[in-house]
Formats: sequence, structure tokens, C-alpha cells
Amino acid sequence: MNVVKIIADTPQEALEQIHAELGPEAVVLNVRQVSAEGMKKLWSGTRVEVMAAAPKPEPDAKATIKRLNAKIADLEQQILHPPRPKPKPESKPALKQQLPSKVAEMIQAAKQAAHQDTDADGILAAVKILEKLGLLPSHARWLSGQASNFLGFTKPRNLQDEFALVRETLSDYWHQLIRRHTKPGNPMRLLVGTPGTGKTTCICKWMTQALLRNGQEVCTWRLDGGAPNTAEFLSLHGELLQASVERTWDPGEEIPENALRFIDLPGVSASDREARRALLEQVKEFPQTEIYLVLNASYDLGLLLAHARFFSVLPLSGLILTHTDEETRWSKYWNLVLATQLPILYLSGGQEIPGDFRPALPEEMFDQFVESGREQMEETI
Ligand SMILES: Nc1nc2c(ncn2[C@@H]2O[C@H](COP(=O)(O)OP(=O)(O)OP(=O)(O)O)[C@@H](O)[C@H]2O)c(=O)[nH]1
Ligand SMILES: [Mg+2]
Repeated sequence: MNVVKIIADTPQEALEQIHAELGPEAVVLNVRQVSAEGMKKLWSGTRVEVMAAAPKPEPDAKATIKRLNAKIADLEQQILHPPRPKPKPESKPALKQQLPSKVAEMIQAAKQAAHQDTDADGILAAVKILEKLGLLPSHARWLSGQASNFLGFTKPRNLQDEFALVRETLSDYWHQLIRRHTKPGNPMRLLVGTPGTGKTTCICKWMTQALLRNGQEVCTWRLDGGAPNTAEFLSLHGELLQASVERTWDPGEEIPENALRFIDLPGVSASDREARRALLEQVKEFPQTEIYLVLNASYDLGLLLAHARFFSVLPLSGLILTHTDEETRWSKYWNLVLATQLPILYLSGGQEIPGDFRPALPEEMFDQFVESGREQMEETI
């Protein structure tokens, strides 16, 4: 792909240069503000750096036919000389197959110690291990009870089965939370949280992915709240992506039916009850809205729970965790979900746009949790 980097004084200038170099079909891959260099610093503040790529060339007909012919030849070869069927892998119960191999190793190592604990207080051995990895004791008790009731609970034969059961119990609970809190259709997506947690960055990442990867239309409103919304970079980003970023909300405005809709508001400090009251009033203005609480995952669990409590007066649909590039304690993520009874919907790591922004999957997060605690476990056994 032909990628160019342009640094210009204004977004308009950057766009003009991109079009001149790559043509009007060029796509913007990344945009960020940079400070001016050398003497320019004296009279110019920030500049804008844009990475853009030329669109993929239309496939040339001759090359396509050549590729097709090669494919047909390949198929003929496969039909004339079919590959021997591979021996079927040993069939295992579905739950077991989902466990990563390293988890199985860890379980094996932990088996002895954990089983001694099981009889003492009736908590499943697998859950005892999770507790050692950082799951809060109250959550461990709850989880052990839930897992014991899950699907009528046929007693697991071994620790590995038990882990698979706990994994499925947690994933099932997570999906229940999603069903309970999220709205069908195409709601407005409103991000709230304390100042600086990365709300606007998440919107920029999400917008960019939707537009560039999925070709989906995006409409964003950068609105003032109790304080002005100074996130100029959101408007700049919209301009570069040629996506609408409005500064005012007009309830009568027609929004394209399939467009992804975001509302960006300034952060509200978790000690400012007046600002929270104003926020509560403001969100009533918007039709069919999902409200996500954006939390900086590198904060201590206690602080995150305090923030979640503060914003719980809003009808929250879920959590978005940012700064995952700075936090690897996966027990914290699970403690958050179990304490707030809100699903984590997205994980965002780093300042780069589009960078790392992805849906949070409970199965993956369970495996990461166990995996990340493996060394810790080996020390404690
Ligand atoms: N390391 C790291 N930095 C991030 C991440 N997300 C955002 N940031 C940085 O954190 C700072 C604040 O990000 P914003 O997106 O403006 O935060 P915000 O929540 O919209 O802030 P307010 O609107 O003022 O409440 C910026 O410098 C971002 O580049 C992240 O996941 N990791
Ligand atoms: Mg912001």
C-alpha cells in the first residue's frame, strides 16, 4: 500500500496535499497533532500530521484471469490427487477444548494444593485458584455458588473440568449482563466518565474503524456539558475523515438511518454532584441512547469502583476500559464486572488512532486472567 505522511499547518492544507499526492480517493489512516519544529515554534503552535494511503487499484482483468486459471489448475490437482484425510483429533468435551493449553498445565501444577483447600470451605478448587490470582473473596464465594448451580451442576470430574465450568459460568453471566443493559437497534452512543479517561480518544478510534474498515457512515456530536468541550482534535479528526462532527444538538435533525452515532461530552469529576445532576438532565435530551462509562484501567480498583458508583445514577449499558496498555492485572477487570454488574464492552489501549480498540470478549478475558496469573501461581504453590 502506498502510504504517505503529511505534516501541515491546518487540516485543510493537509487534505489538499494528500489529494494532490494520492488523488481524491485517498483514505486517511491516522491523524495526530504535533508541535511545530525549529524556528516555526516561534509563530506557529500545533500542526497536524496525517498518514494517508492511496486506494487499492482496481484489479486488472488480465491478472484476474491469470489468478483464476491458477486456482482452477490447483482445484484440478486436488480432485485428481485428493489429499489423504487427516486422522480425526481425539474428541474431547467442548468445554475442555476451549481451555488454552497453558491453563491446563497450570491446573495440573496447582491441583494438589487446591484440592486440600476445597474441602475446608466448600468453594470450588478452581475458584480458590482464581481467588489467589486476585478475585475478591466475596466474588469467589458468589462464583463458586453460581458454578455449582450452572446447568444443573453435574460435579466436575477433575480440576480442568472445573475450570471449564467456571469459565462458562462467567461468560454466561457476562452475556446476561449484555442482554440486560444494551439496547437493540442503532442507539446513540454516549461516553461518560471522569476527566481525561480517554472518552474522546475512544470515539476517534471507533469512528475511524467504522469508517475505514467497515465503510460505515458516522455522525458525532461534540457537545458542551457543565464545562465546554475543548476536544478540538475530535472535530479535526472528523474533518480529516470527512465525517460529520456537530457542535450543537438539534432534536429535529434527520440522521441517516444506518449511521453510527456518538456523543462526546466533557468529563465530570467524581466529586461534583452538581455537574452530575446537569449531566443526568442533559442525557434525557437524546433519543434511544446507550451510555458507556469509560474508566482508566490503570487506576486502583477502589477508585474505579468509587467512580462506577458515582456514575451509577445514569442508566449505564456497560463499561469501556482504556489504558489497557498500562494495566495487566486481569483480576481487576473481573472484579469490576462482578462488583458493578456491568459488562465490559470495549478495551482501548494507547493514544494512537485507530490503534488498539476492540470488543471485550469474556472467554478471552478469562483466559488472560488465568494466563497472567500463571507465574504468580507457580510462586505460591
Ligand atoms: N496511554 C494511554 N493514553 C491514553 C489512552 N486513551 C487516551 N489516552 C490519552 O489520555 C489523554 C486524555 O484523552 P481524552 O480522550 O482527551 O480523554 P477524555 O476522557 O475525552 O477527557 P475529557 O473530555 O477532558 O474528560 C490524551 O492525552 C490521550 O492521548 C490509552 O488507552 N492509553
Ligand atoms: Mg473528551
